[in-house]
Amino acid sequence: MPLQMIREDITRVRCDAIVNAANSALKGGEGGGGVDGAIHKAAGPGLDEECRTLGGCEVGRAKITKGYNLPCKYVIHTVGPRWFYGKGKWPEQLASCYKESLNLAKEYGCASVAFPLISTGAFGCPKEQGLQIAISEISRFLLENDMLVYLVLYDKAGFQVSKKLVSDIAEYIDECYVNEHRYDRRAQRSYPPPKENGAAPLAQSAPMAPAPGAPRAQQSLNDLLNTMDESFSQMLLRKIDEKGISDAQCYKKANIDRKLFSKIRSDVHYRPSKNTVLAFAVALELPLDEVQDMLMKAGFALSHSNKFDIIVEYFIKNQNYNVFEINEALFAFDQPLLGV
Ligand code: AR6
Repeated sequence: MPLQMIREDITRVRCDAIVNAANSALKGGEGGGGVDGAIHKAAGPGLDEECRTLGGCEVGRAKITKGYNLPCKYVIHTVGPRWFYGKGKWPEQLASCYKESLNLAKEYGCASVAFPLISTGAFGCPKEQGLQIAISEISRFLLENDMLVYLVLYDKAGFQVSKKLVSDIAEYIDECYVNEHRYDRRAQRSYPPPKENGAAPLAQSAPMAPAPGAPRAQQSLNDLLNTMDESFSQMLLRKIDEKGISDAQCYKKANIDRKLFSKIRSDVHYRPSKNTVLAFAVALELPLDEVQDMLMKAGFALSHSNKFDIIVEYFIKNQNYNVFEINEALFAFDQPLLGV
C-alpha cells in the first residue's frame, strides 16, 4: 500500500498507529513541546503513565504504547537525532527511526501508520533532508510490505522541495501557460469562422450525420465497435510484460494500492482516474508520447491549462520517474498526488 503526504495535525489522523518524535527520557508528558507535547495532551495522562514504565528509549530506536484518547490504537515513540551543524551520524540515526518504527508497526499488525517529520523541529535537522530521508526509508519499506503510511507535514515550511526544483517547475508552468494562452487567443480570434460568399458559418450548417437508425450507420458503428482499440487495462498489462517487471513491482512503484490494481487487472474495461493512469505511466517510465497514448485510452489528455498536468509533464520530460519526488513537488504546489 502507498505513501500519502498530508498536511494535518497528527493527533487528528485516524490510523492504527501514530509515531511520536519523542525525547530519550520519554517525558513528553511533562509539558513537552512540539509533536510530543501535542500527542500527550490529546492522549491524556494514561500515555504518560505508560511511558514512565518503559525505561526511556535510545536515539534511532522505537517503543510502543497504547493510544488512549487518541483516534489510533498505538503510539510509537521514536527518538530522533539532534542536528549539530550536520556533524555525527544523524542521517543514519534518522533513517533508523523510520525503519524501527515501521518494523514495530508491522509487528503489531498495523495496516496504517502516520509519521511526523522526525527531528525537524526542536532537534533542528534541516527539513529538506529530513523529508528526503523519511521518503526514502518509507518507500524502501513499502516495496516489501503492505501498509498505508501517512507522512504528516504540519506546516507549509515543513514541506520545502529543493528551491531549485521549485523554481524550475514554476518557470516551466509559466512557459506552458504563456504558450497555452497565446494559442487560446489565436483560437478566439478566428472564431466564429468567417462567412465566405454569404455561406452560413460551419457551426450553423445543416447536420452532416445521417438520421438515427439508418442501416448503413448501424453497420459502420458495429464495425467500429468490433475493431475497438486496446483498452487502458490491456495496455497497462502489456507494458508491464514488455518491461519485464512483476505486477507488484509496478503497482508499488506507482504508489497504487494492491486492491485497486486487482480491479484493473480483472476488468478489461476498467475506467481509471487520470491520476491513476499517470501513476502507472510514471511507474512504467513511459516516454511522453506513450503517456499521452495511455491517457487517451482512459479518455484523458495532458493539458497545459492546469498545474497538475504541467508538473507531471515536467518530470516525464526530464525522465525523472520517481513517484515520490513527483508527489513532493505536487504537494509543494498544492496539487493532488499521484497514485493513492
Ligand atoms: N502534528 C504533526 N506534526 C507536528 C505537530 C503536530 N501536531 N507539531 C509539530 N509538528 P518536534 P523533534 C512537526 O520539535 O525535532 C519534543 O519536545 C514540526 O513542524 O516535535 O524530533 C520532544 O520531547 C516538525 O516538523 O520534534 C523532544 O525533546 C516535526 O513535527 C524534541 O522535541 C518535529 O518537530 C524532539 O524534536
